[in-house]
Amino acid sequence: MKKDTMRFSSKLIHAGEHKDQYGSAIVPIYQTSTFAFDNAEQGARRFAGEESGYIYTRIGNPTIKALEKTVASLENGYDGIATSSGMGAVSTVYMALLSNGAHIVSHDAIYGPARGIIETIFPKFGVEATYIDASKIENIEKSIRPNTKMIYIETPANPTMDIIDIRATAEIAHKHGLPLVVDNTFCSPYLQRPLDLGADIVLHSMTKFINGHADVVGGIIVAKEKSYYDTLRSVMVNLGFNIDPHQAFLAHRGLKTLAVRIDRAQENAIKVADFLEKHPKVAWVKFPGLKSHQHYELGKKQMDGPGCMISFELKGGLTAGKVLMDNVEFALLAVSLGGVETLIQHPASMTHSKMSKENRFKAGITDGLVRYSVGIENIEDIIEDLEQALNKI
Ligand code: LCS
Repeated sequence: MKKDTMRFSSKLIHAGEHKDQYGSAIVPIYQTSTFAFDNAEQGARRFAGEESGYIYTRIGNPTIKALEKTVASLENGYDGIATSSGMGAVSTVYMALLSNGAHIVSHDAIYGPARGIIETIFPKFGVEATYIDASKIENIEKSIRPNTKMIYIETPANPTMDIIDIRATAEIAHKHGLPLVVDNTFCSPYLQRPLDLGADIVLHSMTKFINGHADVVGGIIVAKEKSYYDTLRSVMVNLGFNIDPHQAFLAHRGLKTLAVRIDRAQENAIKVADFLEKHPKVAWVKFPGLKSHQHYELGKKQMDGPGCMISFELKGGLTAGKVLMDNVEFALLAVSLGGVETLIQHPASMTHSKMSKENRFKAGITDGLVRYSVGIENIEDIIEDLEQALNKI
């Protein structure tokens, strides 16, 4: 079968595969920093880009390339650029698209450090930012200035679960000649493919669903067009944001089970969200699969499923939330998400603690918001664990 006609689950197993001389079923770990040339002419040709082939692992490596090609195929993009972490991917995109005096428009609730570096590091390069509620589409166009260089969104957003209309945002971006960058970490390409909806660049923290086993830190960027790809790759290579071959191998291995992992975790998440919404001690639940989610219809339109991430607040606010977090015995009290294990964390004091209280509140990240990443364990165990912890409040 031709690889470009394969369906998603088959691509997870077969896209981007590398053929070696031994017929290895799995891409080997090319644990090497450098690659020997046959002769000086060949070395010169490779550096000049006149001959394909590997040079040095920061620039490229067969294990890393297999992972990049697989994710690019899943996202229907031109090619991928794997990075040392999700923040490595975010930083590569910022460094590639922002210049002195540039302005970025973004959603107010995104992963804390993705906003934090724009507000603390990039001002020294003269970069300005406007953070708005991008789920209200009219806010985006109003925020564009003559010096705006990109629109950057996460959907669903971490941790508010706001859903932003990718197609409508892309139309606005393109009307103004701007690229749209989408962080697709919360969905993975299994549930959402932003490039198909008009985005120009998609990125992931591979630490989450793509690897899925809480044993890798990595990131990846996929560009729709070669021109963005070339610019992004050059920034990644020269700033040294590369992933290492062993991490790439693990992420590639984890990726193979993405569909089955998400199917199971999502099935669990639907039941957990329903349980929480009906529980008398719960004030509100944000989960794209609940009809009460303010962007439920949009989520159904642009996502292939509601995902595995739930945010909620207890009626007793932060005090009650702390009792819950300290009493779950099964869910790990830990940051990160998208792994096979269920995790619970408190954004205001953990992942988003570096945001000012004012910005957090404006973005809807209340003090009592608890974030829950549903794993693939037995659903009865997950719910019994929540129930016994809620009973302690
Ligand atoms: N983008 C999103 C949406 C994220 O959730 C994260 C990390 C990143 C980018 C950065 O990826 P990293 O460098 O960690 O691979 N989110 C985390 C979270 O919510 N808890 O711990 C990390």
